[in-house]
Amino acid sequence: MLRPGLPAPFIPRVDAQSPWSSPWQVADRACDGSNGGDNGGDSGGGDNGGGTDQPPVDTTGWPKPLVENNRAYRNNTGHVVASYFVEWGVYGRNFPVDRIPATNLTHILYGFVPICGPNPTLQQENPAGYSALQSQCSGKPDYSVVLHDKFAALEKSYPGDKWDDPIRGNIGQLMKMKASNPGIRVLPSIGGWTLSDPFFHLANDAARRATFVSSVKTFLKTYAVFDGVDIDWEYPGGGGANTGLGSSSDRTGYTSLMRDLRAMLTQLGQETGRTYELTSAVGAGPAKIDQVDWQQASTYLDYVFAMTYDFYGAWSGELGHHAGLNPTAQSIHEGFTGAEAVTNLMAAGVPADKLVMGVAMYGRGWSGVTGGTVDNPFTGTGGNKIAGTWEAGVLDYRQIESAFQGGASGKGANGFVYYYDTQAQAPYLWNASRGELITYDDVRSARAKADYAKRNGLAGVFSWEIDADNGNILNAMHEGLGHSPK
Ligand code: I5I
Repeated sequence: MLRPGLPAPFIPRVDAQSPWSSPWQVADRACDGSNGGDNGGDSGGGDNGGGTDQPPVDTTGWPKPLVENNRAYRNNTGHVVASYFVEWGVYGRNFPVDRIPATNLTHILYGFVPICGPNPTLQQENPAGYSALQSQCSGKPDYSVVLHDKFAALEKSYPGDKWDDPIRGNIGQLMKMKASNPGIRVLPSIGGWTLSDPFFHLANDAARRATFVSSVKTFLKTYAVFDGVDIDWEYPGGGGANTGLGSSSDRTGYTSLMRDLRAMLTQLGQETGRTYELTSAVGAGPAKIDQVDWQQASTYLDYVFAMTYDFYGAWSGELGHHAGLNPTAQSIHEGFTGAEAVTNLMAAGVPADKLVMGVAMYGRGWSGVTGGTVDNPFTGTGGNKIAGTWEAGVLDYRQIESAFQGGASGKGANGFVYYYDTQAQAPYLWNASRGELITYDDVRSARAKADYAKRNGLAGVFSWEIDADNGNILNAMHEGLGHSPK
């Protein structure tokens, strides 16, 4: 039993925070490269967050003011400005829903929602998370969606919550957030790096697909704050955490899954009088793009979130901009930049106005980099993962800015020197004496990506993940889209 101390639901709770150490403090990804490696080749009603039958939501104290450096922008261009919020952000990150700069977002993607059934990747990477999932899944058929961390999602109490509110936690907070920002779209993001195993087993099996799709419908009726669903299958065709999964049949599987989800969302819309969106986060490297029939699949999707980050990282000795926009003469791999990913996805059949480009609110770093020139480490080779904020090799933007960049427009700190590759449109911080290198998106590169999205007729921009930003990156995304401060 994961949480022997879990009180019965009728006991009043005043928890300010989880009294037990949480398995969800581990991010969804082993941080071992989602796009990396060419070897994956074969490898209306809704106001108040409710449906028609939902009681009104008490919005006392909402909307929450923008905090930290977030500035209010007018979205005068109508572009998508989306960001992922992680369920486990309420623990060590201390980033609950009320810190989301909701008035500056069109979409919040809630990561991650798991699927019952075979989840060996989770079992291996996060045993406590696996046993929590097992208990959520008891009595439910395999291939049903469920909430993962019930405490974070439904039970943690916030000011103004009544102890017997059936929905507190993140989802209760999202209901209040949405009731005070009615235009925002909130989508559960199903899957992610460690929770994708079941997709491989369900996508090509009509009965399992039906179980999954109908459970998503039930989920959306139960938690009516949600406006559709985001599918984060990492990845059709393979190349994800579980190296044993992925085949060429995932191509038809992905299309079938999108088709059936869209049909269900249309049906649900007729039942509730609301509109529901279908989106998907997709690997942006050429090998990942090639595994999907974009011509067909796009027809069912509202938006495709291209994960134009994680192109390089300390899981390999190769050095490169992890979230660069343009290729340069030094690029090791063709296709591992934002602009190339957009070109490739559009050539494969994704309409520009459904494409959303990803901005990284985090960096990736190496230690022990050798062989580069004094001001250009990328000509050398990487060593190990740099010490990270939460995970080795991965740093939140907020920490990069304060500890290594020396402020929002700093030129470097703590032995690091700031450089900006104007061709790649990518910043990096290089500590030559220690051989430490950090690649990331900063204000300038985030603005460049949003400007690129606007000039190329894309739907907009999104980011992973909102708690890692101090507001400066999201502000830059708005600036790049041409939005003016309110
Ligand atoms: C990371 C985990 C994820 C990431 C980048 C680093 C998950 C995603 O991106 C993602 N983007 C859209 C859907 N999922 N991890 C670490 S440590």
